[in-house]
Amino acid sequence: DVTRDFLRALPKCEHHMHLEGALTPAVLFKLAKENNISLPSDDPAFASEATLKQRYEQFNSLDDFLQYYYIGMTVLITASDFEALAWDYFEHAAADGLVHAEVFFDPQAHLSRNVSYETILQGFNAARTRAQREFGISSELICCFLRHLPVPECEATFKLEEVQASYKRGDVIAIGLDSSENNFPPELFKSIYADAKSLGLRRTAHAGEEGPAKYVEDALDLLEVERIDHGIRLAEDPKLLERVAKQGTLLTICPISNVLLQCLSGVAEVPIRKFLDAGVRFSINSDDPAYFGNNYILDNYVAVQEAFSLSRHEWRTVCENSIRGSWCSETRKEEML
Ligand code: ES4
Ligand code: ZN
Repeated sequence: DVTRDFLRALPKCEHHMHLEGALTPAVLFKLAKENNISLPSDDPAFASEATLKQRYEQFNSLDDFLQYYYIGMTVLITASDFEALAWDYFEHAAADGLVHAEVFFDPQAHLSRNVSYETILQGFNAARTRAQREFGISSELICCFLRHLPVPECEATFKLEEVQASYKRGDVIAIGLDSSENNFPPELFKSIYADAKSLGLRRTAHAGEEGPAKYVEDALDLLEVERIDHGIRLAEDPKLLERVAKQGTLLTICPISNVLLQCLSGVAEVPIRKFLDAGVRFSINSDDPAYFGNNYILDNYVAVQEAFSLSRHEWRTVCENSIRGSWCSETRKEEML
């Protein structure tokens, strides 16, 4: 008797969602036209919205997806483009019963195209303010670094004056690490994470999505992250799993993403039961909803329910852990509980 309506009514928090991943094919083509951005003419996937959607159904790896993700975001130019992108997400989130969102963005992918950091933040902040006012959804921004880029470039972005100012203002409360995982180990980013810690920023990193459990361990030990994004391959290392359970580190799980990027063969392969039995805390998230079958947070909750038939009590525990693992004020947590 755990229905979609029951899951919608739960006080849900999202911790793993890339705002650039909310760019639907419809908006992508609309903005390409408005902003005069040419899309690759040698890739038949870009022939139409329909062919692009079909291509999105055939990703065979994280890197295969990332190629489309980075091309897609080249249509984002003005603050109003970024605002529309985030607003599109918040509308879906509100319909799904989301109460709090901590969302990622990838400044390096925009700065490299001469879109300024202020433009990005202006757009996102406008949408966040409106989501708070109209939907009561609170939100925080997590600035992600692209691990496939040269480390000195990541460090330089972290240190940019306007980026540092956004930490100081509290517009950005945390850092993350995303993009291609294999061959880009956590240890490369020790210096950024040490600096972030001394600035009082919260810290998370993608680890154990395609990469090995060792990357989860290294993210904890070398980067001192407080959360792990994905972490599904933790299931392969019982000792590390036990440690994560004991520490109370929150994993931000993205079931539909893992299946569509072929990290796992089905939602039933997400180690949900293993995590619950071991006392590992996790939240359930959408990752890049517009690229992954237009599946937002509630679709991910429903997919987990279809595969695992959790009890109402277990669902309340998942949501309680998500609230407690959030990076909002204690007052806000009490409101959501
Ligand atoms: C991402 Cl699913 C995933 N993994 C790593 N980096 C990403 N950036 C956007 N989505
Ligand atoms: Zn992600």
